[in-house]
Amino acid sequence: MSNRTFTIVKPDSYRKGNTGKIISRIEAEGFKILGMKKVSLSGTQAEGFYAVHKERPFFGSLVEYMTSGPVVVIALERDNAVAHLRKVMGATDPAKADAGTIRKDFGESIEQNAIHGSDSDENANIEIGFFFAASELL
Ligand code: FUP
Repeated sequence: MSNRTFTIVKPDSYRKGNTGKIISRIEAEGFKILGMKKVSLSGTQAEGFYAVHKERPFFGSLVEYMTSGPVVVIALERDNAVAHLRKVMGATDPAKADAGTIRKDFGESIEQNAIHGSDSDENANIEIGFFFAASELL
């Protein structure tokens, strides 16, 4: 089991000034920040990041949303990192997410759902590599 995962504080969270609150929640869960940067995703980057969804009806709208403003990308470390972040993050649809989860408390809709969290160790490594050089993970 890997001890790394990856999150994106999505454009809705950044726009509403929730970035710090969300990072505080994550740190309070015992995650350490290995690497963090604020970026604006290009269309190509957003399409590549969500390539697994490219045949889904929501793909175009998702890419448009993810490129609608800055995001904060963060590589995180903790034991059981992937599963623990998924638990703290909550279900994809904030309306269905458990009370006290980040998506329940900060998400707007199934699309504008506050944060991303890797769904497997393999994807965590791919996603961290998408944004960070090894030398940027401290
Ligand atoms: P999750 O792993 O919880 O982020 O969920 P998915 O990998 O299934 O979906 C990735 C992103 O696609 C979600 F965060 C938001 C978006 N999405 C939609 O916009 N509409 C949907 O019906 C499902 C997902």
